[in-house]
Amino acid sequence: MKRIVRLTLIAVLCLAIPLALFAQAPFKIAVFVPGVTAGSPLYEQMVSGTEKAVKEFPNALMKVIEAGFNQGEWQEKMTSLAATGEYDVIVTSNPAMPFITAEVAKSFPQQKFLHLDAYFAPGNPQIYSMLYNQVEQAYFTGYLGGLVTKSSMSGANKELKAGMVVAQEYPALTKMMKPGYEMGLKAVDPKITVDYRVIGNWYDANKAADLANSMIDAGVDVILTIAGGANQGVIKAAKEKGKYVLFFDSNEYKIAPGTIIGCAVLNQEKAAYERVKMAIEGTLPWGTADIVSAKDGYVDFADNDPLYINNVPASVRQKMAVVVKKIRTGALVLPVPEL
Ligand code: RBF
Repeated sequence: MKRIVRLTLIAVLCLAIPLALFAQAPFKIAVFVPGVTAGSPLYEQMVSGTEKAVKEFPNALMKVIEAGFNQGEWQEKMTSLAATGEYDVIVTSNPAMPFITAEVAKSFPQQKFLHLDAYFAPGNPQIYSMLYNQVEQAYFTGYLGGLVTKSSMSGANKELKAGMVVAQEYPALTKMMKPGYEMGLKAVDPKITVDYRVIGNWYDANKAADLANSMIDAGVDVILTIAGGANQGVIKAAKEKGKYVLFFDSNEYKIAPGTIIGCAVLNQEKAAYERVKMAIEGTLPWGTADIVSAKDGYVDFADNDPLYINNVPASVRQKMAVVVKKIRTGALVLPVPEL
């Protein structure tokens, strides 16, 4: 008799638990990509990290909305998305987005916005933001760039000139990335100069290649590129002329082994996974802002990839390892400025 009761109980639970899960109202997430996903390292990571979190919850659903490169249309597109009232959370990424969502939030007080790669001052219960220490990220590339331009690597010349190609100027770039890169270069040798060029958009690989070629012709042998889809132009130019590229945000040595000789990464996939999971579980601290650094595991230099180890001389890697360790452990502090 006891056995029958126990079996019945198990049978009821087996039915009830999945039913209860499916009966839960769906938790809907919209991922708003301000640009296009393909070719933009941080957007790719935002989408994959969100997907990973959503897969863990049977009641969670996600939709990706690409807003395209016309930045003038983003606010209208974000407004339309919030106006549907369909999504529990809108996830987005890039430092300009809080300016847009803070406005949209006023008209839709139920809508929550989860920002990656952005800072929004704490206090608005509709908004969470997470900013990376990109001074550290850029310092990694600057230090390696300095070692490379001074090295006897086949593509390095006698001139102490490093390059930086960017898509567009914005506070995170001019206050964190550019100074971080310059600090890293100057820490190797204060005589190193930076040839800095702005493309004007995130997609024009031909213009990026033209800029890179003219820099290389002027004596630059290593270039940091922060330009989304336009990065491809810088890589192409450097590859054709036997020069070097420093890559930002994702580990992408495989795109051009031996040309891309350093990747300073952000673990945005992990950030998206963790934060979206918390949002679904109801534990994300809305109204707060996190600032994370290498010590927290979100900013790093990809030094354990065979394509780094095999293409960069040991003498360079050894010097780089000292600085990487200092930043990872927090022994070298590179503060985030006010943006
Ligand atoms: N990064 C990309 O990879 N692709 C983009 O289309 C892109 N668009 C951006 C638009 C704006 C207005 C801003 C402020 C940043 C954009 N970013 C883009 C840059 C990205 O957020 C980040 O700053 C860089 O990738 C460096 O980590």
